[in-house]
Amino acid sequence: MNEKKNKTRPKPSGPFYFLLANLVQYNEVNMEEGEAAQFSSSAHKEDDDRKRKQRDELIRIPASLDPEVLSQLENINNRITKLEGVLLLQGKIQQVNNKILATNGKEVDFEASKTTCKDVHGSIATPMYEEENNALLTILKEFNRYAYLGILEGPATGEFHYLDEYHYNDGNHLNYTHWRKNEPSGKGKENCVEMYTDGTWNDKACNQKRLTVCEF
Ligand code: MMA
Ligand code: CA
Repeated sequence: MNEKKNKTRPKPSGPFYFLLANLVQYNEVNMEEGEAAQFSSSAHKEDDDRKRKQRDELIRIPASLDPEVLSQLENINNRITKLEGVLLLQGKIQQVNNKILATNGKEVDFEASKTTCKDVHGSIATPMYEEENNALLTILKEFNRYAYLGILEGPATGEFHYLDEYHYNDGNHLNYTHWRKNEPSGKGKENCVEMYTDGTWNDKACNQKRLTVCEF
């Protein structure tokens, strides 16, 4: 239980490790550049020495080896894993690849769904692989509702692209599709895409009320 007493630490890995290591390194640089002026202008020598010592300590220890950072990272990871376990157990989330899918159970039009997801730092569910389509389908079946996807028609009629503009490159559009037979059928009049409760897709007007499902 007590990680500090444990001499062998786990190999640092994962996004949190990189995030924190980079933050610490960033702070080191800031200390070097930003506090130099403070040292020379301060009237208190002891204060200067203390700050200089603090700075030197920070610079000496590579962020990647700081045991305190590693132990805190491990702690954060453990706590997140526990929370994920609780949410999975209660059926509140679907986990697929590196995505988490979740709904608030509410039905609103496309723009409102998009905004809701953005407000909580997610985006409207956008299946890019069959497994992701199936994970979303699980939620739709549970609620017996259709959902809009993070996909819009354009630039040309009958062409569809991800909301994320990065993917909006001419000629190369969706990574994966699961259109129902004879869809898309809207001929430019149905600019959104909904998923039915069998997992197939339909192009659809954007003003319908659909279940909001976000991905994180
Ligand atoms: C509706 C509408 C369309 C869909 C057809 C399929 C009549 O229009 O949902 O988007 O393509 O049904 O029959
Ligand atoms: Ca249609």
